[in-house]
Amino acid sequence: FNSASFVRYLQTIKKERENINLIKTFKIAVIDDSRFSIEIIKTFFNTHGICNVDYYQKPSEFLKHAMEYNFFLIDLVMPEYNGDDVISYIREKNEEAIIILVTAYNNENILPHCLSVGANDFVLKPLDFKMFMARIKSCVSQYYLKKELLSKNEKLFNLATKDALTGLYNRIYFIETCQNKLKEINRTKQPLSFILLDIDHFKTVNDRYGHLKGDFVLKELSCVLNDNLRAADILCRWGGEEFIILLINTDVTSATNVAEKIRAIIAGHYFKEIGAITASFGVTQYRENDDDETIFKRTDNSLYLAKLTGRNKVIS
Ligand code: GH3
Ligand code: MG
Ligand code: MG
Ligand code: MG
Repeated sequence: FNSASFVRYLQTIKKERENINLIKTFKIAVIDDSRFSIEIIKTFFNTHGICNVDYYQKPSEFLKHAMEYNFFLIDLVMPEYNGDDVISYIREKNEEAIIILVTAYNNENILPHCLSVGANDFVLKPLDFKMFMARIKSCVSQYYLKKELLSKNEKLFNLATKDALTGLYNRIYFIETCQNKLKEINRTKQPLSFILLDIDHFKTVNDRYGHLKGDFVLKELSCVLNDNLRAADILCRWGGEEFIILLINTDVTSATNVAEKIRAIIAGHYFKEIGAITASFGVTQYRENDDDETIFKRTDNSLYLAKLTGRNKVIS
């Protein structure tokens, strides 16, 4: 070794240890009817110090415990069940699991079939340990890559669609959802209603208690609204101290009742360190040929009327 190649050598060892540690994070099940194959696979894992593995010679016995694992090595030809049945069974219940087919049966139809029913990869018997390890590592790294991508995707989705202060959906998401719903109800002809609400004299709350307390009121109000809506209703922070609700399969009469109920709940709620606040409401139902802007305009007009005629009320 010179020093550079020694460093490279150490890095390889470190990387190898990291890879093995990643494999150790799984619960691995080996299903193979041949005692001999199981012994070979056992030797393979033992030489790498990987002990998080259970071995099943009977598929029926394995199926009782299938959901305890997230990594599967499955023999193709077994007496009670075939490997491809076991693969589909697992894949149906676990989208993320790693499934590797281990088979001596190198058939041009069956391998593509196993991949299509959910195997991530296959290895051929007799096992070449180096190749076996390479396939396992590649599946493990893809597993973690996918997990990371999904979690980043979720974060991006939340950033793009949610309001940072309240965690409610933002205006962009709401408009998009609304446009989709409008297309849908042209087919289903179900009624669709909207409630727009605006806190009364919120400026006074900020002036009297400070902007930070004002923020707390907005958060608390979001919880009150969430707690009092159906799961299918879509609640959004429309802007500043305005919130909008899309009510699926609801006509204007029911939506007005909902708004009235929420109005009373808000007026009767004690907001921490602030006390009571009220809000005004505009309600409207979708009419044929409405586009989203027409609906928002009409809801806003009703809200404006509620403000004009005394606040803490619902106008539809
Ligand atoms: P009205 O009854 O006519 O609705 O009176 P208002 O004072 O609520 O209405 P106005 O539109 O005059 O003022 C809205 C206030 O909401 C002013 C603004 O400071 C406050 N506001 C908007 N967004 C936020 C926010 O994110 N946090 C806090 N603390 N205040 C906000
Ligand atoms: Mg077999
Ligand atoms: Mg306002
Ligand atoms: Mg207001």
